[in-house]
Amino acid sequence: MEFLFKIWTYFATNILTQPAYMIGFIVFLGYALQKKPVSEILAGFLKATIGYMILSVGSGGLVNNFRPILTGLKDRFNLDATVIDPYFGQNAITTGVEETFGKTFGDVMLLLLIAFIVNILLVRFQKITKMRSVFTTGNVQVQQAATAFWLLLFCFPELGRIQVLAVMGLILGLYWAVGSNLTVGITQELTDGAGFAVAHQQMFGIALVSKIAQIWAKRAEKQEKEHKRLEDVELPGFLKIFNENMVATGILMLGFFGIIMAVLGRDYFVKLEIITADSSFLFYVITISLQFAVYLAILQLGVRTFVAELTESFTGISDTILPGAVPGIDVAATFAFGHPNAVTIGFLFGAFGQFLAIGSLILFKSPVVIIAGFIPLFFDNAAFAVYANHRAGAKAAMILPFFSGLIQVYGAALIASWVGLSKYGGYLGMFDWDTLWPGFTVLMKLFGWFGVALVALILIIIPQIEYKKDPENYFLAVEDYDAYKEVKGID
Ligand code: ASC
Repeated sequence: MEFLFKIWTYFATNILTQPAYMIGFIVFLGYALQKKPVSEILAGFLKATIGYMILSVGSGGLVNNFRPILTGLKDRFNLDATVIDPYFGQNAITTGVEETFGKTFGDVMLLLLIAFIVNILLVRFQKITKMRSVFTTGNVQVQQAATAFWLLLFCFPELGRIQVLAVMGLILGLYWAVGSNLTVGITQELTDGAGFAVAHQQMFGIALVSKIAQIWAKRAEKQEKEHKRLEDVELPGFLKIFNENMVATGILMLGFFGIIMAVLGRDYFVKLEIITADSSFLFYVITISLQFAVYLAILQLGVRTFVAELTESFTGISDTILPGAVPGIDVAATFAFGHPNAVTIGFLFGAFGQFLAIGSLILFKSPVVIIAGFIPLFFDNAAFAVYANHRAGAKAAMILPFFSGLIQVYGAALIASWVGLSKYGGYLGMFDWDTLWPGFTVLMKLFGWFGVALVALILIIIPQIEYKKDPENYFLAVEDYDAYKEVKGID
């Protein structure tokens, strides 16, 4: 037993929680199950791993470049604020959990094992559960496990180790399976059958945005109004330059970060030794802002490199050990399938929403002030814009992320202060954790064990409802997307 757990810990530390290797491993396994020649298996593994590493350079570059600028606002204005960012959230939990609950969170790997097995079993028995997607994004699984641990202890402070593992293993496993399953159909639609789902921190958010966008588009059709997608928007005269994605991103980010960096002031960057006293602040601002477009381009290259391998190899798994399954992967993978400007627009409108909400917290002297973290601001809202634009066009890609920005700040402020995490300066802050999980917490706090059962039941019912809407084609959408399109008359 001890030995088996050691093997698992090795696997979880080096592969499961390192998505580049996890995706590589899945491709390896998929091709091996297809009995491909060793050379192809190896090439597939390398291409997928390297592709994912390229994506990580893009997303890591964005986060590292822009996170300090946003959090800088906290220092600049001496705010005692909670940063909404998954890594700040995790730090807050590590620091606070002992002081608050007299416990440490040492069982992460074991918990991941249980939740992962729950997820796989739910997919294995998909004829009954109707769940089709396996969550593979390990870096966010760890953050979610930590946050769920805190929320659960907040509701049941007396809980013992085994009970924590059992309850959380079940609920997290369900959340991963149900949440990523919710994105299967809409992601197939967005990517024209690329064969993956989203496994991240805004899966319910994406489902909600897509639903609203669908209603929006239908209504526009009924009223015979146009709902222009970003792809169809032709800007006149000088504005034409915005049609070019890199130019648009460069100009917009220069405006956005230029203002924030000007507010922070040159001295702030000199003090942090980011620039030297005699270097040009203007060119520093220009360089940093333009790098947004650079990292976006890198991110998209990474996605293109690994997604094709993943799609092709995964049939080896979905034809054998996990019939009818799709892999759930990082939300950033969807960015390469939307209009490139959607990503930028989602980020900016999300930022308007967040800044407006933060302003209102300060104005009304809220006991908790939130600082926008780059990860929720970008990865949630960019994804919402991509899905919204796909279904309902440019306006939806602006308005829905704007509301998401408001919800992220107010939701995070409420839950982080209620459960006592704001004291430690950070909260996960991604969309599902500002909306769905606070809802779960209310249920568990109010109704105790009955509340836990209720949460599980709600999660279990969701895929059943989805299935009921279209029983004939529900599984076809992942098994054979071309046939699905034909049945549905999609071109
Ligand atoms: C997160 C998180 C990250 C990013 C990354 C996006 O939630 O913790 O590091 O999003 O997964 O590609």
